[in-house]
Amino acid sequence: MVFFRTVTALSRLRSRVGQQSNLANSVRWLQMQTSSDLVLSFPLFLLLCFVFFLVIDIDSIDDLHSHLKEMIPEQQERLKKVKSELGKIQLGNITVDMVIGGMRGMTGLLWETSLLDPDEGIRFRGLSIPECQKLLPTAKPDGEPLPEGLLWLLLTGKVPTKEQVDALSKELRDRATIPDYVYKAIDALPETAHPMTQFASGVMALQVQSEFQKAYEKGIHKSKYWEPTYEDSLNLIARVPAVAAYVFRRIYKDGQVIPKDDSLDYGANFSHMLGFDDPKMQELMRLYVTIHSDHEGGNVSAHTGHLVASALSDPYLSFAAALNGLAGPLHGLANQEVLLWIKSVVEECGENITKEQLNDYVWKTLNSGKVVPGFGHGVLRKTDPRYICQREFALKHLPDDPLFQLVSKLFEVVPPILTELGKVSCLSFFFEQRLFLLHSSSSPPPSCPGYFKDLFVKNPWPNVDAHSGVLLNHFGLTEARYCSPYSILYCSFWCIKEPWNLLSADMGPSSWVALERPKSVTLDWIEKHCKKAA
Ligand code: CMX
Repeated sequence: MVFFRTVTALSRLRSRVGQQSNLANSVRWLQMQTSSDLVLSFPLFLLLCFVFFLVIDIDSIDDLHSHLKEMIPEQQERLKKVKSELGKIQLGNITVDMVIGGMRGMTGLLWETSLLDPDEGIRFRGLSIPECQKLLPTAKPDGEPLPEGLLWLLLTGKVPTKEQVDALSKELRDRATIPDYVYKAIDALPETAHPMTQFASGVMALQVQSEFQKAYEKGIHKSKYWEPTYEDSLNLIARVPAVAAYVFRRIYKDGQVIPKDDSLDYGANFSHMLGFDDPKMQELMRLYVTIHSDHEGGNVSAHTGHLVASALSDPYLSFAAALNGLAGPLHGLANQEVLLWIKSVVEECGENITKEQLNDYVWKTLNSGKVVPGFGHGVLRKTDPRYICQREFALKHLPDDPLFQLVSKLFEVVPPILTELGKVSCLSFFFEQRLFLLHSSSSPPPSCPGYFKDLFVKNPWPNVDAHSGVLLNHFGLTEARYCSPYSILYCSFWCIKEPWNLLSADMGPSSWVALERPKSVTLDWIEKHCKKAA
């Protein structure tokens, strides 16, 4: 057994020599030895192999775990240095607006994996989406990035090789076994339960296997927390697509489970388990997973997961909490809302809707006191680059799709309307509304003509959710009733972003993420404080 493991390990080592420069010198000698010399002195070869087996942890050579093992102490030191040298430097002022207004613009979180620029959009470890599309390994030439590559990038800050990504794909497939009780926990819910409820229940059932919980109960030293957290995070990432696919197939496809295909990568396998084997759908899924993986730390779901993890709750618990935040219509569920809204437009006005009709429909939505789903953002102030790359995908693969064309028209119609809202004076608003009534048979505007006067939409441009539903719809994932699977798809990919933050949260004495406990105040306190300050 030892012999076979050693021979396998040696051949793995030899194949990795080219990729791992720091190991190259130490292994070169062994490479030479594994040639004809060793045939001559087989017992010596065996002895060497045995010694090698004993001193080298084979699994820690070029995999994600070994990279993190190297990185984490360095990052701990870096954090300590920042704390001691820069700890007292101010990062901004807190205003009453920020406290009342959902902490917008208040810098209050450390989030290593991505940074969101209001104008440029997201950068994953410094790389924009187009840069990721160019640099990350793909399944085929000029294809979309493999999400496993983004996972590697998020966790290590380095662009992986194709070999590293393929090995990670395999590792995730090997980890993707779902215990039966997870299906049973989901089955205990009525099929009519919202898919997010079913999904979060499945994730909670997965928690039974938490390595962190087991290790904690055994009294693991805090400096070692990151190891079981790593195991939980990778297991969670590996298993979540199968759970999401099960929920989808339970609700829409009579519960017929499609097992994973061990020849497929993460994104393609997810598409396969959902029941879609069109290579273009697999490409879409790779892109979809990649762009939904991380969006800074302050959004509702990311922040929720982070907050829960800061109490040292394991990755399953943190992820399940985040899912519940993501299930809200102003966040992940907007994905579903957009498709439902677009379908309602088509139902009412047909596919060949004119811009004028669309204009009326947008006003009708606003007048009924609803938001236009897929537009606006808490941080972004320009069109979301995640929208743009999906648009490029559509232009390449489905330019004639009627719903895509409708999405394109919305891009022209909605932003001017949202931009104008706050600028409309009472008088012009009044005329605007009369005009609206002349044009439209829809419900009348709200009684207060000043309603929109104070409404300043800070970002009138489309966000990621404005586009995703119609792409999936094109490839046959059309189910869009209230319990649409889109939000599940979105959530499944969310878990990719969390490991770094959880790993770093659990780095031991010099904790990366301290227990969150911001100060809250009452309105009375604010009034008194401001009076004193004036
Ligand atoms: N349609 C109508 N009104 C909108 C709007 C839209 N698309 N976007 C913003 N507004 C309104 C807000 O509701 C707010 O009104 P009130 O003052 O009455 O509360 C006002 O404009 C100012 O909002 P803001 O500062 O520009 O934006 P917020 O940071 O408060 O909200 C967001 C951001 C995303 C919740 C909001 O733009 C929205 O509701 N968009 C539609 C839903 C959506 O697409 N969500 C997905 C976002 C992506 C994600 O996080 O997943």
